Amino acid sequence: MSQPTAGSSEMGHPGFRHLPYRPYVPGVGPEEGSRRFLEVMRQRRSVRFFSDRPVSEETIRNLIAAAGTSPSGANKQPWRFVAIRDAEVKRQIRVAAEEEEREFYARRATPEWLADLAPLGTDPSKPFLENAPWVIAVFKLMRTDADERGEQAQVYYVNESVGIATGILIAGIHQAGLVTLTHTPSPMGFLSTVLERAAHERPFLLLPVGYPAEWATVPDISRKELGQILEIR
Ligand code: IYR
Repeated sequence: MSQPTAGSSEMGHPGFRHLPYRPYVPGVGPEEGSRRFLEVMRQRRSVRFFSDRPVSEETIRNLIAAAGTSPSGANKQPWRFVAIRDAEVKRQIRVAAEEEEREFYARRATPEWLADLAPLGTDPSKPFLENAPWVIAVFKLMRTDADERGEQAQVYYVNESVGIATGILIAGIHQAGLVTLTHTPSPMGFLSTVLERAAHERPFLLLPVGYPAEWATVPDISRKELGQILEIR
């Protein structure tokens, strides 16, 4: 490819600095690199049963920092991660989540929804919110954090941005040899109260993180065939 001409749109908006991109070179070609990644990701499962074996704060910091590399609308990085190890806070979250979940399973869920969940074996009981050594609460920012003058600005594509960051986080948890599951108690307003969040922070989902219990099982489910999810044109 030829170099873009100075001042062209390919160089970015004039006055905004661009730097040379330093490519990531995995040392194997893209076929091998993608095959290895697929092999790793195929082994990821949502696990609901955790060991009490501790996970270091350093691990959590690395994982959240990795999630923070996510692309986001206009690079606004509209996310906040609250990593909870305090047993009492985890207990409060469990109690509140189970209250909502009892309502969900008894009344809010449609019969079709309950039938769809049956193979997963989920129910209103959420012991993993207390058993996992860490619970990461992911929040989306509906406005930016205040700047020095106390002003907040607009954010863009918040669900996409936080969803992508969460995907990277889940992949990182797996890469670290740990397990998680996405728990989305609905409604999640209690998380704002329990975790004392500011008004512009809205709960997105919960990720308990830890080692799997030795006796952990997972539902016998399968992924779609590639032909069902990919169309090449
Ligand atoms: N939030 C409930 C229900 C639930 C919903 C879906 I969609 C799942 O894939 C799993 C569970 C719960 O966490 O139990």
